Amino acid sequence: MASALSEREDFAPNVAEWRESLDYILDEFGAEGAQTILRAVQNHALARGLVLGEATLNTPYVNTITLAEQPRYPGDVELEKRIENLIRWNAMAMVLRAADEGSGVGGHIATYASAATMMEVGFNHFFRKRSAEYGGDLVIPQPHAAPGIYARAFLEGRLSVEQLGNFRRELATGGGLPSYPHPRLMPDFWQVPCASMGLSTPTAIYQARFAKYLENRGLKPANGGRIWCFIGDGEADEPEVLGTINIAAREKLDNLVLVVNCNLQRLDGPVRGNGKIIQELERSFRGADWNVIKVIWGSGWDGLLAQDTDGVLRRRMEEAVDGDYQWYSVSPGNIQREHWIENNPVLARMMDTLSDDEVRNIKRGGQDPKKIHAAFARALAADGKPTVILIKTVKGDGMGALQGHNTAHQKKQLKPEERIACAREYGIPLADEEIERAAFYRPEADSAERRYLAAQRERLGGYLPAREVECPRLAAPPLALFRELLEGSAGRAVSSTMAMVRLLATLLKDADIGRYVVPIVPDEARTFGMESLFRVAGIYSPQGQNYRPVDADSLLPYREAVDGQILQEGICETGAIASFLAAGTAYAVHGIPTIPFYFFYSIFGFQRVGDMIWACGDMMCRGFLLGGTAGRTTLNGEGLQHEDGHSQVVGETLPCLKSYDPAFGYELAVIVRDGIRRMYEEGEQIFYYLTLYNENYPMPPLPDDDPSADILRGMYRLRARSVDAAPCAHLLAAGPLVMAALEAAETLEARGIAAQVWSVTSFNELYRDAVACQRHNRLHPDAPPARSHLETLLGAEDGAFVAVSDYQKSLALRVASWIPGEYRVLGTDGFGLSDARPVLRGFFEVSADHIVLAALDALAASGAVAHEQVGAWLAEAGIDPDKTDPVTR
Ligand SMILES: Cc1ncc(C[n+]2csc(CCOP(=O)(O)OP(=O)(O)O)c2C)c(N)n1
Ligand SMILES: [Mg+2]
Repeated sequence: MASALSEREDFAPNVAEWRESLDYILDEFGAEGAQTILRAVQNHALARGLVLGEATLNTPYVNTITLAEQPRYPGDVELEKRIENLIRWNAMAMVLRAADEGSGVGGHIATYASAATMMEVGFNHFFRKRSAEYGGDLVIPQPHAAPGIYARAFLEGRLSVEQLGNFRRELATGGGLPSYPHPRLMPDFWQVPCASMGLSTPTAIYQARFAKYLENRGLKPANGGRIWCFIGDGEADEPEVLGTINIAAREKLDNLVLVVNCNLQRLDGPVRGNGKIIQELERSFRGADWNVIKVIWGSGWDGLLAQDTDGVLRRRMEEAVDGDYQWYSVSPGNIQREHWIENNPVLARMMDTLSDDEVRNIKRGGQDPKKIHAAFARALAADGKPTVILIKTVKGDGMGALQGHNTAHQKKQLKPEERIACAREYGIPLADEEIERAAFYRPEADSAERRYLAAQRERLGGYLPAREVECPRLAAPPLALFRELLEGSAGRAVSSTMAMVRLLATLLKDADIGRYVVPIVPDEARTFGMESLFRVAGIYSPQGQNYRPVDADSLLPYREAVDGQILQEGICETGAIASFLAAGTAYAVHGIPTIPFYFFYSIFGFQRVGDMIWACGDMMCRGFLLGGTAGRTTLNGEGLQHEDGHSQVVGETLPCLKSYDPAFGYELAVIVRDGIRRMYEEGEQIFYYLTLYNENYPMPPLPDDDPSADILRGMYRLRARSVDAAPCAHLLAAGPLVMAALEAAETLEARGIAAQVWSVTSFNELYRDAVACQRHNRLHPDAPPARSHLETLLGAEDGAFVAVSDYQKSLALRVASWIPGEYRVLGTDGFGLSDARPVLRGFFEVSADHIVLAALDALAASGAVAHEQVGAWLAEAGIDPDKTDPVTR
């Protein structure tokens, strides 16, 4: 479209003159000289109120790397194309076969079809495996490109025909393959999970950052290793993607290459039909100070661009929107030509050098290995900056009827003639009948294709992806290391959070384990009383500390250091959990057994970054999640969006997570020590969630009968009855409500009712164990029955039972089936609100008075005490029977 300005005859700037001036300055005074002048001109323009807008962040819609700068391609292009075609065919056949067999398991073809060339350039020339000399690359493909990655491994001889045939049928005889990259399901193969769109970017960024952390702390040699992360252009809309890119530039992560496969489509249709996703992303990444490389046009355009001295072609490239480009990918050459030249005679002349077929086949950058290679090579040369490569491709490239169509993503079927057409296009030497039933094709091991492929991988250190764990095992420290916690607080009131910080301080000082400990905190260190660790351990900062902190003269200064141990993440839970994931998987990625301890506001854990915690489970992450300021009533005053009464309920949903809700310092010591033993000594694929509280009370010493084993199983007897008379009230309590239960027990016994208090360190562990025993007995009816921990402890007990925690009732109700008597559960269902702790405990009905009430109610129901006692207690305790139900407020 012509602008009004271009129609004015008096507007005829001599652009060439401006260019010449710039060239002169560049030649005479170099880049610095030119930058100085341009900056001055820009500042002047800004001072005059001129808005430069997009212009400052966007470069023209052409390849960043010019033809002149393009390095020689180091491979055999033709042979690589043949290999790529074999992979394309087998990837497609996997999905077609899964569909043909009618199992309804699905699969995707179009994503890989668009990504095949960039993946092949990477595998043939760039992705390097870990070795003694090299740190190793972490390759994170797009999840929906998994069939292509499998198909390559098949060609490499790493996967069998049977496995490929059982794509998405993991339980099939002979083994199958998971839909997407899931290390837990394929632990020798996949390195990083990425099936949940958007999460692989922060995962990659914080892996890159953690690698530098390990180097700066001297735990890893500075022997390189890169993170190659491939994402979709639609995926880039997820807030985790652009939301985490600033840290990558701030921390100068030149070991990170993010590649965006810009096929212009997502699942339903175009990503930016009315605009240009590549230009939009360029602005964002350039604004965040990344090194941005655009790969838009294939070599077929080089000649045309060289002729484009007046910029007519470039202008057209700029004008067309992504919706147009998508349309070209489905249109015949003559239609494309007509739309493209839009009655412009100069453009028409230029395009006349090509036949309609050539117009149709002219490639985008993402289909051209030379252009991709140039971009990857430049990314390797990046110094001090992360690189993003924006590659323009076609969704479903080379797949005839499917290519570029809005339905491409979901398409899992091709007609017999379409299959034959594709296979012939790919040069697959199978009979029509074999092609129709989507047979796999793998040439002999000594074929040129397979020999080339193997040789290229050998040069790069071996096959990828591969997950190979070679990590020294740590010996868990003796429990006695935590003497302070085992001895109790001698009457001093302390919180379980303070106890945990002491424990961490002790671990940090330990000669064997200390250096592997990675404390992580998102701007809450002071909330948890962790500031004492600033001085001892230091806050990691690759720049060190280039200022004098305001509290330099205090005992606990804010100390940043290059070799600082603490990861202070700022207010970014996504970043913090991504750091946890990086530190907790370093045993596999780097062979270094770092142990993350991530402290956070418990309510901002599962419900804020639950999907990332799920990914931690997939990647077999180790470490300790520490939900501080836990409990709907224990965290008082903070109100509805802070007071957590459900994270323990959610914690149970992650199968490999051990969740504990301890009350005392010695319980914490027992649990953390055993956690280190299980994860870092035994190598179990589990991790931990511990809730920590800020209520202060005296911490008792570890009881003489050492309940350690029971603490780990989830419950032990804390207070035996001192009244002999039957019946007995059994109070099962967790977290700080153990203190309320102890008080309730005193009240009950003062009334002549025996009471025992059981400290429940984990309702979730009790539940899992009970369910597992029940299942075992169901499946083995004739074997001696297994007995759960709960049944073992309570089997011989009579009386009635009350459970109480600072969590929703459903947590303790999980174990109801295994409680041998009347069972009442108290918990903190409903929204939190701001008030003082005792008021909240009364409101949510978890106070000592309410525990007594529930015990009397349960005992009365079992006929053990007179019914009147319940009403009498209500009156005595002053509980309003018509008080608000916290759930309905
Ligand atoms: C968090 C999340 N939301 C939705 C999906 C479902 N999904 C999978 S792929 C996809 C479209 C991907 O488009 P794009 O990122 O452009 O990748 P392409 O396949 O085009 O290469 C969607 C919506 C998902 N996997 N994860
Ligand atoms: Mg896309």
